[in-house]
Amino acid sequence: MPIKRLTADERAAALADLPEWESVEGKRDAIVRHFAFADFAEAFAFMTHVAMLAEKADHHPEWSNVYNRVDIVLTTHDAGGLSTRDVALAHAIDAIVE
Ligand code: HBI
Repeated sequence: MPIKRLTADERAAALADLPEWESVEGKRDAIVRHFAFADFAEAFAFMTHVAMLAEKADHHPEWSNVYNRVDIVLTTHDAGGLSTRDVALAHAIDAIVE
C-alpha cells in the first residue's frame, strides 16, 4: 500500500500538534526541528535513540549533527512530501526530549 502525502488541511492539523517543528523553507514539503544538548555525548545519545525509533518504524530522518546540536528534517521520500509516518516519528522524537 503506497504511503500517501498529507493534504494541506491534514498537514496544518498535524503541525498544530507539533509546535516545536517548523516547515522547511523553500520548495520541499518537509518539517524541521533544531535541538541543542549539553554536549556531544548527549547529542549522540539522542541520535542513537532516534536511530532505533527510525529503524523500528522503517522511516528515517534527514539529519545533521555539529557538536551538541542536532537538526532533524522529516519527509517521506516514497510519498514526495509529508506523510503520517513523518508525523508519527516527530511525536516519537518529541517524547524523547520532553
Ligand atoms: N524514510 N524518510 C523516509 N522516507 C521514505 O520514503 C522511506 C524511509 N525509510 C525507509 C523506506 N522509505 C523504505 O520503505 C524504502 O522505501 C526505502
